Amino acid sequence: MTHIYLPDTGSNNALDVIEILVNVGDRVEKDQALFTLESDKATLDVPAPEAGTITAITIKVGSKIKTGDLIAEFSGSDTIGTPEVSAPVKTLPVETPQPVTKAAAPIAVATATTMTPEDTTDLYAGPSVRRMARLLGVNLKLVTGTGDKERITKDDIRAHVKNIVERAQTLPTQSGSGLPTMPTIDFSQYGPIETKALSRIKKLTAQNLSRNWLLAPHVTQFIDADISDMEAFRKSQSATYDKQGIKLTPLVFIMKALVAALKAAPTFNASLDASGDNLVLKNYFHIGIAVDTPDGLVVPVIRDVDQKSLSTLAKELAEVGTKARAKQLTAADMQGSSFTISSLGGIGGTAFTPIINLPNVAILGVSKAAIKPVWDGTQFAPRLMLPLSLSYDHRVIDGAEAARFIVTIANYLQEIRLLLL
Ligand code: CAO
Repeated sequence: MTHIYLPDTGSNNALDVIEILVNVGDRVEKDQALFTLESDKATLDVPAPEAGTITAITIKVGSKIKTGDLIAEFSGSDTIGTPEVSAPVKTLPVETPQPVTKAAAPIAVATATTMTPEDTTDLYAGPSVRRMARLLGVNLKLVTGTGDKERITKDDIRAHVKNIVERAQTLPTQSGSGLPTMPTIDFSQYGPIETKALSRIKKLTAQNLSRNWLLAPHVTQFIDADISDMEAFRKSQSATYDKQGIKLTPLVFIMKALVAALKAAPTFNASLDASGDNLVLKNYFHIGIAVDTPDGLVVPVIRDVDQKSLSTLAKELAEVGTKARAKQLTAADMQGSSFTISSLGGIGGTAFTPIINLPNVAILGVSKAAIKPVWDGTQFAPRLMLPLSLSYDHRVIDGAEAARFIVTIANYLQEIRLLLL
């Protein structure tokens, strides 16, 4: 058992202990930093004189210590330093860093020492923290210090790196997006907060939406479709369907109008291949339907919409809605869509700009139908108007094509007989 005394630091002033880097029982290597001390002008590490085991620590964070003070006990071979400093080790003034020639001398890192690529000398950070930053390639200027006087601690560096890694994992796998990251913010400094973990579905959705938003240049085209006649027809049929336990909502008509428009404009029922050089046109009409659940958004797929009757579609919609909310959808239930609809019409709102469900090339947003005054050539007539939003991938679809496509959908909804034929 030997004692470790603080070697001559080159200063008569007491130094603050700002970090204890080891615990009792730790096996340490020669020159491993044990403590970080701070004077007015510099920070310095006290290194282990040789390999051994720490058996006691006699100082704590906040202690003020001077040359010769007992700082720890060590199961090495010799007593390190000396209480009287009668045979001082080579001293190292903290203001003037020099090469360390004896193991017991503290490694000084004066404020003028540059440890990272950028000049970070005006930042409060101990040598071990600077070393950690350098090893991880962290620019200390980007790290928020949470210690006393905004000192940067190892935990701050860990939090900074964790934040960058987490954000990188929510971005597209193609690297080099060059997007700046959000700094770590302690919101509790502004008022009371609580933290709630995101559900698995929400985290997956966040990844997909971020990727889709970044990869596809989005444009959104709007139209109000006159569904007065369609609604009159739907209501006339409702009683019959109700008896069969089928709820005929506007969505099944919209699905049928969409498929008719897709048949007239096949580039909307397509995907870009991975090379980005070819468009894969699909001869099937599988429509993804966005469903909101307490755990987040899911998009089950209704297959072969072109081949199914209104009542079959209504039944299947109800089934996937129920399955989605009961968390019973399988991966297969959510794969293979050739186009997607996001309907918020049952809830409200006048319009929105949906994010494309890649690899689809467009998505139809449906808002709540409302009676509006429409000029019929001689007067304003009250008509039930359905707001539609079409977001499309401008790499694949031109504006004129998109305008024609949304007008075609609106025409089919307006002329319900065309759909039913
Ligand atoms: N305008 C006006 N009313 C509409 C409408 C519209 N565009 N769309 C639906 N409605 C009405 C329906 O007619 C129904 O009215 P009643 O209750 O009076 O019969 C009511 O709104 C609710 O419809 P719904 O949402 O139950 O049925 P749907 O066929 O429109 O939707 C499905 C099917 C699976 C999406 C649904 O079960 C569901 O989950 N809805 C919740 C909304 C949702 O999640 N949307 C996606 C959000 S994320 O983009």
